[in-house]
Amino acid sequence: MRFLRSKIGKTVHCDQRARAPRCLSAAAILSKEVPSELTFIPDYFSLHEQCVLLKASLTKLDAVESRQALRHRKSLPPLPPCISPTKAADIFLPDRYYHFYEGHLDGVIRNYRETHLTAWPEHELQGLTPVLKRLYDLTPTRDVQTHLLHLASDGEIRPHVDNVTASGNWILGVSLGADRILRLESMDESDNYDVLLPSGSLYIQEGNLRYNYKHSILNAREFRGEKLAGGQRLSIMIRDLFRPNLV
Ligand SMILES: O=C(O)CCC(=O)C(=O)O
Repeated sequence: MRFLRSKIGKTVHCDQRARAPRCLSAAAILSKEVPSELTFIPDYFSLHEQCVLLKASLTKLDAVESRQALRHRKSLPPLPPCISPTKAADIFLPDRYYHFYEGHLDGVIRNYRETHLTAWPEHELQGLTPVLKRLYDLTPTRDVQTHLLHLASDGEIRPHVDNVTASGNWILGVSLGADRILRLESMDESDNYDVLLPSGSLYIQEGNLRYNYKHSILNAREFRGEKLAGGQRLSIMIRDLFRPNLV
């Protein structure tokens, strides 16, 4: 695993930009060292960038909401400007203002909204283009599809392997909002890894980890004895396009 391009256990990550600056050691975010097919950067996006990405994502998700849900929100004040130190979690409205779906058809996701993106609102949101460049610069290959997934405070994603004919051999996820745990678990359940995903973090799972490990996003209240605040989380999921010769 690549972790801040440094050695596990030696790296200390301090988020000085948070309202309450905090330091997380590698050991504090990982349950144990995970395989080389996982890239994890715990603080890839600054608070300002997180705010810009989150606003753009919420705009796209709102565009596919029912009129009733949008009317319900109309009387509310506009979203706060992205001026540091706005935390990503402060950008969300309370859960009751969103229309979260209870369950996915295949039963994997609970209490969520989602949309598949065709384009980002680059003309509507100042500052979005350079942030998107930093994001898409990290994709291992260039032909990609983007999916936005907004979990309610009690939302979760149960263990699954992404449909192997719907995308290629890597999956990139950006986490915005509440800290959640990513669990990677081998098919026979003999091996598993937990990774705490702070807001602004980015992970890429590839190869064996993409095809032979189930992944899930837990709604746990603690990680390694530390309490988690809970709350909504939005992920930007980017995948490469399916190529038959990869499976
Ligand atoms: O939100 C995430 O980080 C994972 C999303 C996921 O499991 C999926 O889209 O299949």
